Amino acid sequence: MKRYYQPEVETMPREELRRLQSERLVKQIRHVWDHVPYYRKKMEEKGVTPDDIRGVEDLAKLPFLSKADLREAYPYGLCAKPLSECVRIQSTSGTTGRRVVAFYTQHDLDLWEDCCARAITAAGGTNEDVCQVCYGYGLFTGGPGLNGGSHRVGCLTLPMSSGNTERQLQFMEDLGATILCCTPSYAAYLAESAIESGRIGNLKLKAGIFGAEAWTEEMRHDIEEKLGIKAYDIYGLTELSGPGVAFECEEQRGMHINEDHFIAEIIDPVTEEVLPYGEKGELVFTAITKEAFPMIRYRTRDICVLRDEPCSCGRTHIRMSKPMGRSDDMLIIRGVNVFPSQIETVLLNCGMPANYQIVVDRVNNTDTFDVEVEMTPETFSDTVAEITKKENELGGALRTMLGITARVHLVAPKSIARSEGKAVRVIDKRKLY
Ligand code: DLL
Repeated sequence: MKRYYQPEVETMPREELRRLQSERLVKQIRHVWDHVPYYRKKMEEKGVTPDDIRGVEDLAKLPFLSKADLREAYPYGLCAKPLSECVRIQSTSGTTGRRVVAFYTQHDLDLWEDCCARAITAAGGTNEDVCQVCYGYGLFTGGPGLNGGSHRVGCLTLPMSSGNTERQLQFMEDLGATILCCTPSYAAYLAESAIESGRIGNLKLKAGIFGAEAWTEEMRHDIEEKLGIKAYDIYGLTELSGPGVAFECEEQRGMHINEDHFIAEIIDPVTEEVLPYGEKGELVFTAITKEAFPMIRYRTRDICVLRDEPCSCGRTHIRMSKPMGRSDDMLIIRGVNVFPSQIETVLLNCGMPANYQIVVDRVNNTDTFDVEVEMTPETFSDTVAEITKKENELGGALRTMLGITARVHLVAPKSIARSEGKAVRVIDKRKLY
């Protein structure tokens, strides 16, 4: 069985890999300096020029890039290629400030698809496989990324996108899907539905590639057992292309980072000090091959651990642990990134005071998402029918903003508990980390 999609880089000796990274980093820094005034200004402020960057050892001289920079430079300010050379954008949901809009040249798409092809091959995928992709297609990177990777491997690709579980199961059965790509919570839901509908015995699945949200080892075992497959984790973010920044191999112990494209660092999120491998901190990436949307020392806000111990699969690229939390207030609900500030914006736009509480839980492997909103003394006196109407209006506005459905409950004024005078905005009951 083919074990690697690009064996020469996936198993490259580490000294050689570091040389390759250095070469690409030097070139990339020159590229952003020459083409992105925003980066040049940031580098000048830190007193560093491309001449100071001779290799990976000089990485720490460069300034960090954060979501705040993306917001400030929205939409074109960090694009390093003329738009005439860009062929695609992908994006996350959100308000103008929170939305990430990433640009791709054709070359960027090719490399991204290679990364996803590596993940599929590591999960045992070949041109004999039928790969069912039920990540969302469209602006979200999940569908397009895995779709491209699946084509490259030569799998028969089923571009299902998300939702319509009955149809998903029917195709899975009729076309004999062997690889399933979706969020882990949707995989668990599909498994339960397949059991309930009696289809489970007719499925040919052997592997699943699940990511975009946190999932535990318990959840992995549950999905593996129910679907009779091996479940592999995959990590990525829109800013860096999408899925395929890192992926699991057959060892299922951490995700190999595609280090020929992304240099990873772990920092203390408060002091910004670079930490050694093995220590827990915030993951920072430098994309060294991306042309249109380079990302230098980008702070992901994902908390995790990097390990450089050799892996029995033969890949030499270091591994990251599953993300263990975030250093900001972003929640991932049913695979969708949600910031409390987005909910605040919706409430204010709908004429409600922003006294609210988000309650997230995971019931039967599916995220529940409730938003409790305090009424004003005036609205409190409204009839039940009026309150229900307002709840529906808010629910609709939240769906438009976030792309997922929340249950909205209007509650009595001052009924949301305050601690030290400050309302607790998020109650996350899921035990994900
Ligand atoms: O979620 C890309 C993706 C699609 C990854 C499909 C894997 C599969 P964004 O919507 O930009 O991109 O969200 C990125 O999601 O910073 C993490 O916090 C979280 N995340 C992604 N993969 C994992 C994972 C896609 N395997 C944010 N485990 C990241 C835990 C993950 N969290």
